[in-house]
Amino acid sequence: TIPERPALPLIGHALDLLRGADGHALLMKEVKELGPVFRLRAFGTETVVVGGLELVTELSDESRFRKSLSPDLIEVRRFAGDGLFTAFGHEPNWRKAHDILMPAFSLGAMRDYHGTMLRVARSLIAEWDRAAGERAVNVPEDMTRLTFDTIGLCGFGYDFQSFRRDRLHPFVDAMSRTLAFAQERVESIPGAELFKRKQAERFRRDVELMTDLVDEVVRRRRASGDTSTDDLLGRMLHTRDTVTGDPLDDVNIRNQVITFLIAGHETTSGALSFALHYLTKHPEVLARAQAEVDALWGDTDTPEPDYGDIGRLTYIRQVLNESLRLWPTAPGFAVEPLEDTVIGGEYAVRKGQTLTIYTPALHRDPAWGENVELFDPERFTPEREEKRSVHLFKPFGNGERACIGRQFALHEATLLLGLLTHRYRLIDHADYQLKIKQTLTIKPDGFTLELARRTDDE
Ligand code: MNH
Repeated sequence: TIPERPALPLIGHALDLLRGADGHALLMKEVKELGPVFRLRAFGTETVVVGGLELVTELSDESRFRKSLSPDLIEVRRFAGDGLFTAFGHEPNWRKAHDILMPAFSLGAMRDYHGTMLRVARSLIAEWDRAAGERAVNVPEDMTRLTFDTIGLCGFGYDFQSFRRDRLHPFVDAMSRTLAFAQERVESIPGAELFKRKQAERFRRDVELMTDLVDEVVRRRRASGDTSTDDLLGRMLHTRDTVTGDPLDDVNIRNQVITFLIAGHETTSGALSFALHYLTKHPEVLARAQAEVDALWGDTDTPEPDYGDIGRLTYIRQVLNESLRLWPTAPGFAVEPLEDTVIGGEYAVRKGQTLTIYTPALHRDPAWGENVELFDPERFTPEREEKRSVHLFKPFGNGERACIGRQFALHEATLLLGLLTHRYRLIDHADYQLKIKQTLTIKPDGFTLELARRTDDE
């Protein structure tokens, strides 16, 4: 049988504990002490948590396992419906939308997005130039401004103008609350929502705000008469599915737009924030990153990175990967067996049972070597990557349900980290101690930096 702690009366294993400040430390400790697989119960729900290389390798076999919608994702379906992220694999709209949207995420497509990504990066830099030497910047908030505006413009031709706002765009606030609410509902005692009428009402209004905005984005495109732009929205409105001959229906398009506005910015924003945190805490790593960008762009005040430069920023990419190893910002994904089966040669699992792959633990498997807690971008040199099992690193999930936006996120994040390390000294004015905030995805909570232009050195 699968190991588990004796359940506490009434509350089961307090899952809410796991979401708190020390939740991740606790989960990783459980993986270490109970083994790479254990059962976790909380109120009505139960999940099996998997954290070790061998089991993850087995669970990555798509002839035996497929994506499972964890209770969290079932809650998210209340506002993202059958959008790509929350669609069941057997829903016809998953394959249809996947086929229609895949070309928008090819490497070639990144060429088309590059200029827009650069433009948004420059609006962040304009803001940071004003802050340099004057005031601290809130890193996760500014990364969210950047990634939200980038997906808005690249995906939908819509400018959220986040850098012209004192506060984040209302969509982002509404989204954060609905994600937190979805997470809370899973964790609370069944029926507790009866006592949370206010939150339920807030939730309804937040969902309305998000759908209204999405409808406005779609309405504007339709009204423009533009049928040739082949961004995400253009493809959804005008491409017919090759199998059925039909385009996506309006309800599905709305679900996809909500899905991409959320999935397209939240995790990338977290990944950039963690990377900046580690760069700040590791001056020797920052120095190497700066050497890389200096070699490429010299000491020019306004570098003009072209598409090809992003592939040349190999060390920056290693920094990003190593950040995603320690803190994969979507900290896990779930699969289920297609049939009753045995995993790890000894644990019986049922068809359809949710098995959660907890990537922060996988990414600290002993197969990574010693000092798995140490931030070390050397782990991602091509030589070492070649020697390592592909199943040790899964920040983007697995198989056909893996992240469709991976290249998009990596291109955007590498470009920005390149530009920031080229331009600024990162000053850890508050001696920031990493604190994780989780609303389904994770971010470094309350991380601020002071900046100085590198040209003002010496
Ligand atoms: Mn993304 C699926 C992580 C950036 C759009 N993403 C996934 C999954 C993970 C993930 C993990 C698989 C979830 C599961 O199996 O249940 N995603 C990330 C991370 C980043 C990221 C860590 C940034 C770093 N994702 C992006 C971006 C976009 C995007 C950027 C869009 C532009 N992701 C998606 C979509 C899916 C997905 C859509 C669902 C794909 C599918 O199931 O067909």
